[in-house]
Amino acid sequence: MLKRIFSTLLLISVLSACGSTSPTAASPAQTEPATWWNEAVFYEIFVRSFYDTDGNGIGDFNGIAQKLDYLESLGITAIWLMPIHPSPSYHGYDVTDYYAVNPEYGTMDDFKNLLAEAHKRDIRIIIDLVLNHTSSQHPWFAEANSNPNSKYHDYYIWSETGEGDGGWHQGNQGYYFGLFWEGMPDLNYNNPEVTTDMLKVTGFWLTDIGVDGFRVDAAKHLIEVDGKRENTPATHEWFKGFYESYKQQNPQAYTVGEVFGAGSSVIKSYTGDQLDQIFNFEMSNGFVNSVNGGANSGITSAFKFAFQDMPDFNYATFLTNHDQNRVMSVFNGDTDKAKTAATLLLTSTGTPFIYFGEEIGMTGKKPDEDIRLPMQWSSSENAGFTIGLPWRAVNAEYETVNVEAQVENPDSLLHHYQTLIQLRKDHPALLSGNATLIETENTALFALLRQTTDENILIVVNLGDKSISDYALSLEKNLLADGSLTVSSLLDPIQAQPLKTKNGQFKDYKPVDEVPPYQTYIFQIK
Ligand SMILES: [Ca+2]
Ligand SMILES: [Ca+2]
Repeated sequence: MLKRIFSTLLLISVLSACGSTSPTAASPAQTEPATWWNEAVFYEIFVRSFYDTDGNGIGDFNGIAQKLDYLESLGITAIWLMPIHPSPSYHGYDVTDYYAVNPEYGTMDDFKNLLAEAHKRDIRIIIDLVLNHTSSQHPWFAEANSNPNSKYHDYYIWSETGEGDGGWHQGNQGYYFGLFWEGMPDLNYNNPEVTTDMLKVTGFWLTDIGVDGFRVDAAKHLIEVDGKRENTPATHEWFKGFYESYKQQNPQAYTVGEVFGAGSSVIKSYTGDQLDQIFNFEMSNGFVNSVNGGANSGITSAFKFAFQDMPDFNYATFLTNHDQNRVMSVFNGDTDKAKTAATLLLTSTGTPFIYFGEEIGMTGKKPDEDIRLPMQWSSSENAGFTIGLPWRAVNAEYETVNVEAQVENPDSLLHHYQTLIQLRKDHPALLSGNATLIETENTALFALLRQTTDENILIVVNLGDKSISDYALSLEKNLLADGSLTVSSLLDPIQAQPLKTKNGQFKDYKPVDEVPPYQTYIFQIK
């Protein structure tokens, strides 16, 4: 049934695309392979908090456009914008109009200008797509709630009694389902008209406006079946049709799904024919916990799950996002830990996403507003974010923690991010190579071999605050040429011992006698 609905919808969307206006600006490098996201470095932006150009205390599209030079110098190649649509909330995850932009952020022309300016710099932009629910103030819901005979009544999910596992909220007649809260009524995707309407939305943004894809919010919650509210077969089926549809609208379009908590086995169930990538929470927790605990078990087990279920490493990675305490707060302000976690993120497999401000070590703990505070650009008033009154007070740390100060300091976290992003882009083995865990015989030491057919890179990371001399690296798979191989450091000017291999393997190798606390070595092996 679903399949037939989607094939009809596909035809409609292809036909309507023919008559639509051409995109604002061509996406960069249309001739590239259809998997540009595998070589991207993403940057997540909360528009309200990035940069305010008109003094109303709210970040705007023009503000992001003005800061594109900064983002280009950081080295990122793609941006995810958190919701940009009109919404009664400050965060925007309850949308009232999917075809418009939030007037607090600017006009549609401002947005198109941002998109064109980004594309000029070969930076792609994806936007948040909130499929699971609308705002309770969306006109569909207003009509559904006031008139049970309206066609929009069946756009939502209703119960006469509201009994069950929660999530039911009293409407004008009966109860409606809203998993997250009463202001976010869930859409009813068992109604094909809802699917038709939301596919029109994706077509509008991909074809008429020209965005490069979507971050799909709350993907696992789309369709409830018999009280099951996560990852149902109906949800997977729906995304298969969705995939066909948006790839028809734009074959280069990219989607990354938020399946909160997903590890490799769940990611596997969504990728290939439903969404292009899913955020790998297992890997991200591995990065953060391994650095915080000074032990490699977290990241090692995340990699083992990836080898088992996602051996092509086609997933998205991050340290923390807008729903979690900022990683610098998790590390209690320890810059060494922040640098080490960034190293793991930017030398590992998967497409890395950096949360705005992470690159300068902004702190922030829940409530949510405080993990989404204004960007700290300088030590001037309001962190240089606005000349007006910021929508929420900036973090008091801004006088020392800000972009301006870190640009001037070659040892800063910002420079560390810049260096590693550049290194990743310069070395195909880091960008998209295979990965193999290297035995270290010391739990505080993590080592990984990244490889393409032309390049071998060995990453060695001391996760702890103590120097390590008691260690030995071993590889028990035939993955290298035989002989005495040259090992050269790509970052620090240090001398490494040559690597003796036999049957493509090595045993008890020590490139250096001692690895200092939180030190990372990135070696090229030739
Ligand atoms: Ca503004
Ligand atoms: Ca739902």
